[in-house]
Amino acid sequence: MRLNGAPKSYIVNGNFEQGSLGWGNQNAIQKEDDGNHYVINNYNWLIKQDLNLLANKTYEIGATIKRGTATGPARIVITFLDVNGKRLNKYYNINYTNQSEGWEEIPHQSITVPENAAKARIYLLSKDKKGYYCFDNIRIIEAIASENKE
Ligand SMILES: [Ca+2]
Repeated sequence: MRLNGAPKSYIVNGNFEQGSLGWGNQNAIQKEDDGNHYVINNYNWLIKQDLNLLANKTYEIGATIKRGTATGPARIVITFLDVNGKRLNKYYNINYTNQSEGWEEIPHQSITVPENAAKARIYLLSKDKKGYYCFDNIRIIEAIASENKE
């Protein structure tokens, strides 16, 4: 993770140490032997959080992911809503397949919020119809200016 100072994350409770706060699905929260909490999900859209991101701004997404019973990739989907709550056409679909059995940091992804977006929404799920993935340390930080070019 690239740190310049301590970048503010726009995700509430991205490490799931405050239970379902911000995510709203208590049953999906799991605990490891060392006390670390994380969330699991299969193919559904229930694990989500609304984000107040600024239009036209570029953000960077980080997460650590562990494969559960899924065979395909994990998905992190970001959608955008206009002021009326209507979903915009533009969205980001990040797929990542773990290379090992343990936790892995996904390659950081940049997203740019479309001009007419009033709200963003992030979903954590498995692409597989069967099986689940584990998610932890979800972070959304402002991309540094030099990385705003695409
Ligand atoms: Ca955690």
